[in-house]
Amino acid sequence: MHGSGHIYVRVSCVFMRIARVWREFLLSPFFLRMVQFFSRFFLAFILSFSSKRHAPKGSGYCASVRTMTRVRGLRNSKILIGTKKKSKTNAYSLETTSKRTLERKREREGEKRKSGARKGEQEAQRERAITTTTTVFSSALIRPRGCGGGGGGGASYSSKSRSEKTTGGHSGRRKQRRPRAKSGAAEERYSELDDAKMAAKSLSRGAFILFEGVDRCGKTTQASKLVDSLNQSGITSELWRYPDRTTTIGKMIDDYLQCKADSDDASMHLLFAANRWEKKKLMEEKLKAGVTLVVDRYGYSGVAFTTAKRLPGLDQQWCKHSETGLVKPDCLMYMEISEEAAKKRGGFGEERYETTEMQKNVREVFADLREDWWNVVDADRTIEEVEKDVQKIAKEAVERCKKGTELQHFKPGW
Ligand code: NYM
Ligand code: MG
Repeated sequence: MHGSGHIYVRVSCVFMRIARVWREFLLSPFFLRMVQFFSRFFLAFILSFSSKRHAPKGSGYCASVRTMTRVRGLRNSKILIGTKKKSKTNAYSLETTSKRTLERKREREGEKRKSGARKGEQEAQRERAITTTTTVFSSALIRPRGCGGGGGGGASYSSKSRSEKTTGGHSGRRKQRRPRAKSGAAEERYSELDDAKMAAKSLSRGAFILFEGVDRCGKTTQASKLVDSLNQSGITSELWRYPDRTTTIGKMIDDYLQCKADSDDASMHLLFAANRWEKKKLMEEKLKAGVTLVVDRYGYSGVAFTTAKRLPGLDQQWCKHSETGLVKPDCLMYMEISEEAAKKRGGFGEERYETTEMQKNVREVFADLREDWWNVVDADRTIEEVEKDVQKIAKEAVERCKKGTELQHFKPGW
């Protein structure tokens, strides 16, 4: 009995000690703060689920609900409980002391305001565009002439001269700007037709007219006659010849043709091509600037003369390769002359390739190269007869390019 009584005493002593520690813990300020914290947190948590509709905008209630809703999502948001405020509507407000949270909130609100303003601007722009289009289409599609001062630029914006009148002549800056559409002011309107015309105008350029054929076919005569007549009729044009013997490469070619120097056939072919490549940029610039180029021989001669040598490896495909990427002519006039007519025009000169055998082969290769879009001109006739045809074909090409077409280039394999 004595033993069991001793055990009871010891157990009760342990319990007493535990109860004392527990009491101390419950009465400790730490525990009280914990209780305070969790009860407020719990209250706010419940409030965050309740409808916001019942609280007026801007009230502490809404703020606290929003804060708590965010708190649920924010792991490191620090909340200090103890500031229980009563708002006008008796709603509870919880204040977060987390500066970062407040800053983020302000940032987000600022961004919202900014994007709202941007949206407003875009909306206004869209509305302006719609108004412009509607007014343009409801009014005459073609701007009334006469108000812009007339002149040669009928298809272009006549607003230039108008703006000069109104602004006192800042034409340099004004030129790049598109005229602003103002409903009610017919002079200030522009139409889509004008846009289309402007786009076409930007592609407007000079024509690349090419003459090809065997030696003594009369292409040099016709090319220079054509340039003269085009220039006389106000079409700026230049006569180009290949090979261009004035360049360094051209001088090497000249030596070769005049049999002053000998060289490998493949490298000569590439030199002829290089002579074209070295002028490609200038050619594009001239054409884009509206200059019509009348060219005496080009890549077709390059392919025809090298292939005509009938050398292994130097076939048509190989010869075409070095021309790929060069500007393609807009109009090709192949001067077709019979062997008899060519013979009547006098013997060949001293230059390389000027042999009956070579010319026969060249003629065959040209026949092989011929495409549907080529203009085959009967060169057996008199100069005047040929000239008539040549001018008609050339003027059509000039008109086509003036209206606006993109520059073409030789594609791989052509
Ligand atoms: N020739 C011309 C070529 O062999 N390859 C070329 O690429 C070119 C453009 O030059 N007989 C040849 C053909 C002619 C020679 O031409 C000189 P022209 O048009 O006779 O001056
Ligand atoms: Mg010649």
